Amino acid sequence: MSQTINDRIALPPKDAQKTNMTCHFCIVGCGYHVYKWDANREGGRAASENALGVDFTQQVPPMAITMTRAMTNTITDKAGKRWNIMIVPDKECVVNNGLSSTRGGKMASYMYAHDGIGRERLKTPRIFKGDQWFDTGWDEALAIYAGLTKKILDNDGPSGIMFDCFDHGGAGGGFENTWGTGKLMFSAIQTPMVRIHNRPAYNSECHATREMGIGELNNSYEDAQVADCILCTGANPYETQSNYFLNHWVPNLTGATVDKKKKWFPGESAAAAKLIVVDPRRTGTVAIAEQVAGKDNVLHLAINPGTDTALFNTLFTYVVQQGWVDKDFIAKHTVGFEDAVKTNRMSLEEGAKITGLTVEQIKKAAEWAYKPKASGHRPRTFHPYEKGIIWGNDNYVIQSALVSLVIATHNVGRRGTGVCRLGGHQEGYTRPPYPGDHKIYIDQEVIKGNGLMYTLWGTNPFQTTLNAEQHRIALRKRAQIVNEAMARARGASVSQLVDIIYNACKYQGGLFVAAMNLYPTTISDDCHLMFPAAHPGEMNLTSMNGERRLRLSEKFMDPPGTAKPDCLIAADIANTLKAMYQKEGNTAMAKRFEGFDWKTEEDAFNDGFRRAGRPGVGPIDSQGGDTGYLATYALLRKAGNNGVQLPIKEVKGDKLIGTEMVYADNKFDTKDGKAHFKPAPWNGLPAIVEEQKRKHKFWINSGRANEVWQTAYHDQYNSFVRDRIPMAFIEMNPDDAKALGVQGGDVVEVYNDYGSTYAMAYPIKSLKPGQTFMLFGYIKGVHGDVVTPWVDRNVVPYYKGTWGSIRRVGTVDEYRATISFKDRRYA
Ligand SMILES: Nc1nc2c(c(=O)[nH]1)N[C@H]1C(S)=C(S)[C@@H](COP(=O)(O)OP(=O)(O)OC[C@H]3O[C@@H](n4cnc5c(=O)[nH]c(N)nc54)[C@H](O)[C@@H]3O)O[C@H]1N2
Ligand SMILES: Nc1nc2c(c(=O)[nH]1)N[C@H]1C(S)=C(S)[C@@H](COP(=O)(O)OP(=O)(O)OC[C@H]3O[C@@H](n4cnc5c(=O)[nH]c(N)nc54)[C@H](O)[C@@H]3O)O[C@H]1N2
Ligand code: SF4
Ligand SMILES: [Mo]
Repeated sequence: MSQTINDRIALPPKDAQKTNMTCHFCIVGCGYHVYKWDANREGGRAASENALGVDFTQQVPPMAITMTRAMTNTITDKAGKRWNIMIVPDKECVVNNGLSSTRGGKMASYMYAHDGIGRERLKTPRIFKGDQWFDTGWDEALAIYAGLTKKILDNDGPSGIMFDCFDHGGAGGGFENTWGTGKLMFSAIQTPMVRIHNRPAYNSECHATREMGIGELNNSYEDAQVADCILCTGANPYETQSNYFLNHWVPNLTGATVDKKKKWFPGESAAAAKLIVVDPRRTGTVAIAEQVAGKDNVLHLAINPGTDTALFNTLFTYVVQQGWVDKDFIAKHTVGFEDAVKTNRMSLEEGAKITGLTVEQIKKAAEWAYKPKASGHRPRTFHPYEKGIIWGNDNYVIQSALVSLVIATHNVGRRGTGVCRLGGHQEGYTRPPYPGDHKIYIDQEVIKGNGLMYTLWGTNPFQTTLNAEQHRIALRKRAQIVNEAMARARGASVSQLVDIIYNACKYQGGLFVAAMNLYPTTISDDCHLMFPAAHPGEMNLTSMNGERRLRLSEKFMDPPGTAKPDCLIAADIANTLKAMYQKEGNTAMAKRFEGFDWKTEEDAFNDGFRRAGRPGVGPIDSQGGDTGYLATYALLRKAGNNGVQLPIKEVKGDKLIGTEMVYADNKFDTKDGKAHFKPAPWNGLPAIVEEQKRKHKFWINSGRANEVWQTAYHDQYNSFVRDRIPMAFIEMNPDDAKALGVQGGDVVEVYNDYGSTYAMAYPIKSLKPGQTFMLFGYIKGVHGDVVTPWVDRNVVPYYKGTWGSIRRVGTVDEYRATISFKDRRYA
């Protein structure tokens, strides 16, 4: 009898297979264990009879173990054998200490089972013919993909071949897959026409801070436990980096880590940390912090949207005036202080006027974060930030302003400090150098009709890009030209089909679109060829989290059908091209596609992370030489869920020794080794954004909700999420809703000069009048449709900054009847 049971959870027997898994979703990278055992068996309740070692014969104490039905599943292997799996958080993992989240806790449910949530997974390559998708074999799919690539390379050069590709860790990434795709795009095909999964060019989210000599992941999660103050800007970590917030910030906010502080920093006055949150919107983070720390210890600076630079410049000017800066550090280890003091100068009154805060609020923030403590020590203030400023009003200038404030007060390189991205996905970057000499705005290339072939590799720009409506209209029109040509190609051989596609792209303005993905997703509406990819658990995959902690997630099951790890898909493409060039005796071109003779993802890891090194990451470069060489799958397997924090300093026996705090030696990642101040003039809003603000009444903010992961690629099939959020919600002030005649659950149209989209109204008191917050990137209701095409000098978008009008469309009775419109935060 197999255990398809609904009223209880089957326990893993003592001899169940146990492997390590880092959560594949957010940056935090919580450690989990995977148990796998024959579905016909079950462990017993006594502690000695189950692999968890927990005594279930008695009531288990509260919070002793987190285990839910969503953490279990029954899978079938290629031989038809059924296995139970359980994926539970690891208590010994220093990242999460046994905590899960509403996202990571669903991992087991999302692993492929033919009758499970993941049942729609792609199992074979698919081709779109006429008006239908057909399954096809790898040979034919690769012959078409490589054939077209070759034809474009031979006739038009690499610039006809465009990619939108992930560059992160976790699912749709990892060192194996960023290397595999990078090697294909950059050293084999050699195209510069590449953008990254979350922005329209090949660039960084952190140009300014890197130029200032400070890589964006420079402390440990433990530093948040011992900071005196946390000044968090443009981030909502309770919902987006949940267990970092719950396991490392909250204990400091409640005072639970005071003893640790006394031990680490003897002689310094130690107390519970204060939290300052800079966010125009009252978030779940603010509400929960107030609950656990008391309102007196939380300061929410609800600035006017896009005015962060003005706030940081005002704080900077004020702390310089007060003498709360580290003069010795500035003199010895920095350059450019005087210039920054001049350019960034802003009075308290002016800063208050621009940001919409009071002078008192700004002074209070400065006192909490920078005023020397009773013991005479400068406070240890940690400055985390994320998409509220990365996708804010001029990323480059905001980061210049923030990091200038941080180095003036020496809040980097000391324990309990740091100026860090909170992060999105985990990291897993290793690629050959980008072959272009400037940044290319790929979305505009698509819109302008450039490029002949576009590969969406583990991305979904339809739901996530800026100016998304214009982009989708242009792409669809061009894809349709190819559709029609392919539909007319009756009985064509592969090489005839390649010619037909090529001609439609080259002479009729068409664009051939291919995708590597787990699911068909909304991309399949305008795509011609899909390749099925594997995700963690179905392959071995390494990635590092927000404190640079490198781990190996071990393979424990087969991917569905013939799906493959992305690195091996890249290798298949390269090897197909190599064979094609060899066949026609073009040895020079065949050579470019060499070096992909990988049998497994471990070969890709060894080729990329270990042999080629990991360029572009500050901490490692600053140590000279790439210590990534030291990591092997074998050593990482031994290092388990705690892994090792990069850069690796040495290997002692079979133990990898890493780095907890970067820049502790005051040597920064610049040529002269000093931290560089960067002048950050306050420039107001970009003109085209300002224009929308003038014309339209509402600020249309966007971002995330706890229970939804990204574009909902798994979640859309999970009724737990889909029933609650059938379409993107838009939070708005109840009085605004009333004035529009809108009630909770009504569908509204949000529109401006760039596009229009639909959303489900969600009136909430904590939203200020004139402000809204829309779930980003959802399957129905795409916020990007109303985002302007504006980008900063490095082609970084301002997703968070757009204004629009709102119109009531109508009521969906079902939404009203089945969805709760209670405040998502503690009211
Ligand atoms: N308006 C607005 N727009 C935004 C943002 C915002 O805040 N507001 N945020 C931006 C940010 S930070 C991000 S990260 C982007 C997200 O944009 P994307 O990166 O495009 O979105 P994801 O849902 O992460 O999706 C990637 C796709 O990869 C697929 N996938 C998952 N795992 C794998 C795998 O292992 N292999 C392959 N081949 N495919 C896989 C999924 O099915 C999904 O279709 O959106 C950006 N856009
Ligand atoms: N639950 C969940 N967690 C996730 C993800 C997910 O999809 N779901 N995605 C992951 C990814 S890829 C990313 S990049 C991260 C993003 O993590 P976060 O950056 O924490 O999340 P967001 O909700 O995009 O935006 C954060 C905040 O920016 C604020 N904001 C908007 N405009 C401004 C401004 O002008 N100034 C300031 N100071 N703040 C502003 C918004 O009100 C919002 O509360 O989350 C990761 N974690
Ligand atoms: S906090 Fe992030 S990494 Fe941890 S379980 Fe949740 S989604 Fe996964
Ligand atoms: Mo992201």
